[in-house]
Amino acid sequence: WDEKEMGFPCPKNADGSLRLRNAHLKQLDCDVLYHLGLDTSTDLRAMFEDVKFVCMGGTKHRMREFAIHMCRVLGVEETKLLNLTKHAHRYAMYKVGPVLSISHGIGIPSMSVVLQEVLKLLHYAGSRDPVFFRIGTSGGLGVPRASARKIRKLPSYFDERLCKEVAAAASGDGYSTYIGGTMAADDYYRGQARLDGPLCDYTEADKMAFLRTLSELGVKNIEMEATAFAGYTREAGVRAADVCVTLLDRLQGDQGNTG
Ligand code: R2B
Ligand code: URA
Repeated sequence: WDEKEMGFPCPKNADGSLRLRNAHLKQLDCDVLYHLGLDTSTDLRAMFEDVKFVCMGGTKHRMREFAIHMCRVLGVEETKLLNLTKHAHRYAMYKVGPVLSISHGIGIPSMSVVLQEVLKLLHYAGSRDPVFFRIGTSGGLGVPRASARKIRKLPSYFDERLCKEVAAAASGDGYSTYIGGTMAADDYYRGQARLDGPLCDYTEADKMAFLRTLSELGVKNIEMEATAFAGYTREAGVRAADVCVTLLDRLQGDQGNTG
């Protein structure tokens, strides 16, 4: 894939490594990736050059479980699993072969801090053509709860081809997959038109009208990170997709996402 295919300037070196459009970085003797607990005095290339897939999701526990799953898939010993960012105490990051599994916490500020440090990490490591996924949870619109694995793209932001590749790879075994738009909110309650927050100055009819308008616009998914995740990965020239498990159908209610 190249600039023509992506439709925007692609800041990559000829070998596919990330160039990053920030000349100030070159002036740093040592760049501290503060929230990852790593810096460029370490041989990041030795540790991360072979990274091909970056998978990010909300909780530390879930991303550890995903890393264990990747160990089984790739035949890597689970005992070798280390939280590579444990010194910073903020997030969790596991490496299994070419796959990084990283937690990002809740919401755009938390996600974008770790995403930007991971982009720098892979830039310094010289990783070539890495692909980024957010594998998270969401409330669906007209999408049933639970075993539905939801695959979404933000048109013109996320990478359309990658989205289709992921959808084609879904086994469909016990769940359905959907491709659609996402609304990323900065709040879980009022910001997502819930009626069960501590404060509510709108009616159920207002809520349903809002959700139906979203649905008519092609939105299938409501979560809290997609816009920044798509924006930053696009600007850095990496292919990215947002792959969500729908916890509940918001057209049916506001709770029920405890599973
Ligand atoms: C989905 O679930 C979290 C909120 O419960 C948030 O990170 C998101 O996008
Ligand atoms: N995450 C959200 O942001 N909203 C939901 O409804 C479920 C998960």
